[in-house]
Amino acid sequence: MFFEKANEVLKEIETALPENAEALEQFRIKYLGTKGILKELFGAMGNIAPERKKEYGQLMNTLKTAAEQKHETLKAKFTATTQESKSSVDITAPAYTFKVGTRHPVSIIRHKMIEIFSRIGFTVAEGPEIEDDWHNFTALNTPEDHPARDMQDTFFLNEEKEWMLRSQTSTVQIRVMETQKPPIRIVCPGRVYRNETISARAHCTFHQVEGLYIDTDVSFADLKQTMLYFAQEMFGKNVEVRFRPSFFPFTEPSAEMDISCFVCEGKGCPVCKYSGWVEIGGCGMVDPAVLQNCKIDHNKYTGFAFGMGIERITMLKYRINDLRLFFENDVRFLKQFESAN
Ligand code: 2NL
Repeated sequence: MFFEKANEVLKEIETALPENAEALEQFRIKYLGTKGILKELFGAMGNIAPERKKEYGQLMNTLKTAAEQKHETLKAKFTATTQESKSSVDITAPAYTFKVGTRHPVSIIRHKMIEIFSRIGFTVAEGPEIEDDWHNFTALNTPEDHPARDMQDTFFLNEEKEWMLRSQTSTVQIRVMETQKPPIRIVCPGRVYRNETISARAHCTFHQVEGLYIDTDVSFADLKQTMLYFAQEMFGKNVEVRFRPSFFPFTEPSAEMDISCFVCEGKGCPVCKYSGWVEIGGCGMVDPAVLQNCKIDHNKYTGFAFGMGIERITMLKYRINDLRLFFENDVRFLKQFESAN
């Protein structure tokens, strides 16, 4: 009778198929629990005839192993699936990277220019991009018949030509001279606008850094030394500077600034067009009329000023041959400056 029962239970165990962790636990309690069927069948040993005790013992062991093995394998299976379904996030997967943008090359060079001038005492001044005639032209000693006052060269915002997009950041320097007393030592970075036909070398908008230093006894020698310091910090210690006489309405005397070619060291190459020199901007001693327009005593104070195109410096520094690239925001161009600083 007990043999029969035990064989029945063995079949039950072998065919049982708990489908989840809960059913498996029921299975365990039913067969392997302290009040389970196996316990009960083991307890029947005393009722078995002595000559069949061994056989019964072996049968019971088979039962026990069968139940335990089934329990073990299914337990492993169910815990694995519960862990998977509990967490839809695979914490072992590599993290998603996300792209932060890169600094625009013009911004990189603007920062570098500001940083160089700040080391020798220049602070940054900024002002509006929409300007009036006084700050863009008149205060800067630009005569009525000057070509810059022509529709062809400047973006005017009204028929009367009273409002315009600034064509240089000297406007900011005028504003500072009108409101602050010397000594004044500033650089004015910013966007300017000119009505030019767009090409590889010209654009209707570009960026400038202009500088201004007003104090007693400021001379052309100070201007030359300041420009030499800038050129060497920007392009390298072996760079030389050269000044060629020029004309601007707001400076007298005026000069174009060249640096010795930092690519070929003056031997001649495509960057300097085989001349050994490259132009980086204009400069001069502030015209006394400009000081007077800003109510600064031109008998007591003198000053120098300079202006450089940031795109021009950037093109030289990174050997970029087309100005239009700066304004197209093509990521294939911009991402090349990822590691620049
Ligand atoms: C250039 C030339 C220059 C100045 C800018 C200036 C400003 C004041 C008074 C006198 Cl308030 N001068 N600025 C002077 C000489 C040249 O820029 O080629 N810029 C890209």
